[in-house]
Amino acid sequence: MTVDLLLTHGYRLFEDPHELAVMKPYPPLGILYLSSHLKAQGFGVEVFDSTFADRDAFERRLDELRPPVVGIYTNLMTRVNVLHLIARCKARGAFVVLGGPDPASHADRYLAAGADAIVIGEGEVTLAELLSARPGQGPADLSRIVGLVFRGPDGRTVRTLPRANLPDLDAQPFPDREAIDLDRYVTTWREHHGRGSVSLITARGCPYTCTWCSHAVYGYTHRRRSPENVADEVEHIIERYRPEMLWYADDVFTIHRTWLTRYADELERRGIRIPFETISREDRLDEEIVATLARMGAFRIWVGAESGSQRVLDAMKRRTDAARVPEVVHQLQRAGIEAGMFIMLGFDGEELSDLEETVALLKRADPDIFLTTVAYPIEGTPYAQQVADRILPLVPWEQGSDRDRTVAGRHSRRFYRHATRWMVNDVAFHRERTRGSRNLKRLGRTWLNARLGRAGMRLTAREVEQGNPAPG
Ligand code: B12
Ligand code: SF4
Repeated sequence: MTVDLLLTHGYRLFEDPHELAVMKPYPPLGILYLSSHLKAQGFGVEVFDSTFADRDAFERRLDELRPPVVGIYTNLMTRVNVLHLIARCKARGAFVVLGGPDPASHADRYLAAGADAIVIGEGEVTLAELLSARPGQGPADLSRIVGLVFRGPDGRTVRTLPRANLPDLDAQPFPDREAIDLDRYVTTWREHHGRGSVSLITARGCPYTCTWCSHAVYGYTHRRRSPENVADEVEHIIERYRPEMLWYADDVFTIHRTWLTRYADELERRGIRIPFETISREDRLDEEIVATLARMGAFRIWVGAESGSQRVLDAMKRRTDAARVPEVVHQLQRAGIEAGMFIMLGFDGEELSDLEETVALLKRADPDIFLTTVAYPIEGTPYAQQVADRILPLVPWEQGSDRDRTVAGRHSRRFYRHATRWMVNDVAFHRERTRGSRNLKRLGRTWLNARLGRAGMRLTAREVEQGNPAPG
């Protein structure tokens, strides 16, 4: 079959020290959805999965296939690699189209770097129309295709009208996992964590308004698949890949109470109960939902708690109640489900007292695990707009990502390193003590690290991010 399109994503696990320590890889589902949709329409599609590949493997595949069009999924983490791939593809005369959240918010930059077109929003129908226009095989009229950004003949950026979302997600084929070596992911999980895992999504888009979160692809819309359709996919995954667990990669898995109950019933009816992990929010968890999650086999639920300070949560437009988080965490733990918490430090306007409230919240909630991030302004988000005149790029745009940006006037990165050290160790020390631990080494280490972190915070309290807020 002739290849009309080569899809790839540019993420390489072996170059990501963080992921090498964690070893919990998943493939990007977006391009697998595109592949199955386009194949069903009769297009010749290949997927080059870069996750386990070395630097030169993509070029070798490019030379073998010589595709007229290359489509690249791009998020903020993969920007540098994708820029490199664009150049390689252009050197071979391919038409390069980008999709995913990062190019949607940095369209001009990616076009200047050589991309021919950027798809905004869902890619299925837009890509099908683009391929039908046969770019890469002569001049194509892109102006009739909605959901695109490209350079017109005069060199100016053209943005066509927005593309409507797919009306019925059940009508979409399942992601084309056969196009990649999914078994390698499952085996990697099994080798490092004792059980193999496969990811899937039950919905697209999140209607919540957390100001630091990117809505570049789905806006504030939300669409769900039917419980039966998702259960069919789960049945297929279990039969084909035999994983020991699933990861529902939804934004907020428990967002719809009735749907969740119907889905749990459907799984039960089919005799499926497989351990899984997923993400939720305080306001989308209660005794009944937790019982449903436990019935389905949940072993860990992540709660996006973010801050212990209601003032900060309100500033984030998070629409959650900090005071209720411990209750929710304890409900999960009573149901035999591990509770994880996400915490964000350094949001605009956060004071020392807010950080103290977060530490106090963590002590009260006592989750099984928590992960911290220092806020960074993702382009296109309300948070990035709010601090736009204070954004400091730490590296030139093409050498990093939106994570390599900080905000002038807020505490220094050193301060947040100390604050994180204090937070993690103070909470760990509290945990050991309240559990009556006699592990003196651990007690001593966490106590000392908490003190050192706090001392570091005092020493760096007056250090603020400084620099020229000009775009990188
Ligand atoms: C699952 C997930 C993860 C997982 C797994 C990633 C993976 N390999 O799948 C994990 C936990 C590892 C993860 C980590 C991170 N993530 Co993440 N993640 C997600 C999440 C929740 C779902 C992704 C997904 O499967 N979506 C479903 C598919 C169907 O949608 P899609 O990918 O957008 O694809 C559609 C369109 O974008 C388009 N499209 C996609 N590719 C292409 C390609 C072409 C050529 C075209 C034309 C169109 C097109 O068509 C697709 C189908 O309609 C998204 C949020 C979201 N809802 O999308 C965040 C999201 C992608 N993650 C995000 C971030 C910030 C991160 C981290 C940087 C977080 C961190 N602090 O470490 C890391 C980076 C990791 C990395 N290595 O890249 C941001 C990215 C923002 C940005 N501007 O780039 C998002 C959007 C969350 C958010 N709302 O802010 N993530
Ligand atoms: S952080 Fe989570 S709940 Fe908030 S808008 Fe983003 S996906 Fe939705």
